[in-house]
Amino acid sequence: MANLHSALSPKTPTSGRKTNPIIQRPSYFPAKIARNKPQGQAKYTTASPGPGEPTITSVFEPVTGTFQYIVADPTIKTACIIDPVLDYDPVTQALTTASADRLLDLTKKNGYRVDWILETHAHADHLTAASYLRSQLEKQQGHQPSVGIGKRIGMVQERFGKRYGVPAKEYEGVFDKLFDDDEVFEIGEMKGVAMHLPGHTPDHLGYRIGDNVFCGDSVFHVDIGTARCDFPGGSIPALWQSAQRLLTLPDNVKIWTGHDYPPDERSEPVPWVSVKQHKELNKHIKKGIKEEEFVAMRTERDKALAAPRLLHQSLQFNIRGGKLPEENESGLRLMHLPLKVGEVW
Ligand SMILES: N[C@@H](CCC(=O)N[C@@H](CS)C(=O)NCC(=O)O)C(=O)O
Ligand SMILES: [Fe+2]
Repeated sequence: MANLHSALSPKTPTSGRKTNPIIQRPSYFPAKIARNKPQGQAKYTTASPGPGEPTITSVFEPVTGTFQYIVADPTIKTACIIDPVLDYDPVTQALTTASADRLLDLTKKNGYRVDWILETHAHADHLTAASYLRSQLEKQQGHQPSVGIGKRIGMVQERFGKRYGVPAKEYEGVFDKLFDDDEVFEIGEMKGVAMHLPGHTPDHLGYRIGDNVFCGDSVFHVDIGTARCDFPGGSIPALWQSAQRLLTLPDNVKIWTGHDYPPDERSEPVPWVSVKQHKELNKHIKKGIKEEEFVAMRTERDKALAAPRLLHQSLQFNIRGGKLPEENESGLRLMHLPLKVGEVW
């Protein structure tokens, strides 16, 4: 935990990257992807739905290892988009929209009407395209989708708003819908259920739609296990409980993950794993692993992880729901970056 907390602390200097050989090339970073280099277009696959099930298009954004989803009713073609990414280059500060435009193209090509843009949490590793997509979709389909997130986002906004000096007026009211725990909502004729799955962050939600849960950053692929819990408000025991909640779902339910960081032995990112497979194979939560072991394992892992590359920019941007910082008197839109200063200062 020390790493991330020091990266977020205004006082403590940190190198951000440790010299520990385990994390010199962190295993969570896609093995064949170099930092800061866009890797061409996102890949997508569409799963054909069973009866009564949604059509799911998973679109992998390789620079941040994020899975974005388009979930649609195959008959009446209403849809939601989950966790869309805005491209951002921390060297030039350029915000670009190739990944989000790909989602727009897919919705257009399939004739979907997007009613919702759903965030599983305020991401700390990439910028959200929610606000951009809401305005583009309004133009594309003549109707504005609602941006939804968990009801506890207010405390996350306040915490990071204060830390980064984001004026409250830039984050208040930026989300259209704050979901209550277990709230049921409609995506056309489909039902979605907002499941509170805390641990990675306190506000974190999963969305159940048919026999699918879009679990964001709670459980990852079986060879990675689970998400880190060292963000402020994160909790390893809470993540354990959230994982147990997912494992009590029927065996056939598909758990669609928020990220994948394929290790060297695996060439492709994998969007979903069934509940049954998690119970048999997930290295952190499979049958036989006890809570104490999980807590010990997760604690060790979190200590070894460096802060996400886009931590500060992501948090400042995402508590605004993906809206741009307002222009200052010089016409500039600014974000704050804490300096890392050593003892010499
Ligand atoms: N290398 C990534 C790190 C991303 C990261 O920390 N991912 C979080 C989810 S937002 C996580 O849970 N990682 C778990 C792990 O790496 O084991 C970056 O710099 O952005
Ligand atoms: Fe995350």
